[in-house]
Amino acid sequence: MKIKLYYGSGAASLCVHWMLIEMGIDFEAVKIDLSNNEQKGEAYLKINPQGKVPALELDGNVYTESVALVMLLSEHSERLKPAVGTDEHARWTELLIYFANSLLPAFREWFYAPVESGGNKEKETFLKDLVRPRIEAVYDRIEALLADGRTHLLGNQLRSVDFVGTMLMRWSRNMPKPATQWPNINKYVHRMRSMPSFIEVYKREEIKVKLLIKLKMITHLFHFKMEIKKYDK
Ligand SMILES: N[C@@H](CCC(=O)N[C@@H](CS)C(=O)NCC(=O)O)C(=O)O
Repeated sequence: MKIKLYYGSGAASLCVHWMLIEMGIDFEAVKIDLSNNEQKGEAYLKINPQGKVPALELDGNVYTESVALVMLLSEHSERLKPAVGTDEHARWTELLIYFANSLLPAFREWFYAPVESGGNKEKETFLKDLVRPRIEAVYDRIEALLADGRTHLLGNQLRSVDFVGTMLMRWSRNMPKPATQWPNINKYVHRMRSMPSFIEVYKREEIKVKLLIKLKMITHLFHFKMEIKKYDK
């Protein structure tokens, strides 16, 4: 199967890109520069007339909608998708549809509030105040789901819904109350972010790691070198 992913750095395409890397299959990734509005350019509109990322080309056919693409790719992974007919499969479908119906549109409203309000700060605040409780209500539900100590959203095994969930937690990082302020979500997100495929997708999408994390890494490295020196003596 010939696979081509059109993605924007850190955009809704991240969960698909990450999943493709985790699956370890061959695919081509084409970056669409959202900061330059390339998604609305003539060339990309021929691929996806909606002018949005992600778009996934499978053997010449183009499909869109991040959650649908994750579901589609899941058909090719026994590891990342629960067996059909099981309770876990029903929960997997339920959670993916829930994310698609709740957080995805809510975040769009949050991020596009400055544009929708036409530069009117009061209107922007009004729009954001409307949508913020809807986003936080989803985190309450996910926090409760993780309260039984499970390592992943559906239990103790990584499933494709985890790529969508983690991506949607990440989008709240600059909100007044980021998802990581929910204790169970915080542990979960750290677990997901330590995956080699996550580190790889960040590298490929050239997403800048926060200065704090960089500083932590430098400090660790420094201590590590000190340890080696001590050991050498
Ligand atoms: N429901 C779609 C949303 C896609 C979407 O809104 N993508 C954003 C990036 S996160 C985009 O391409 N925005 C560019 C634009 O609207 O011009 C999905 O989940 O794939």
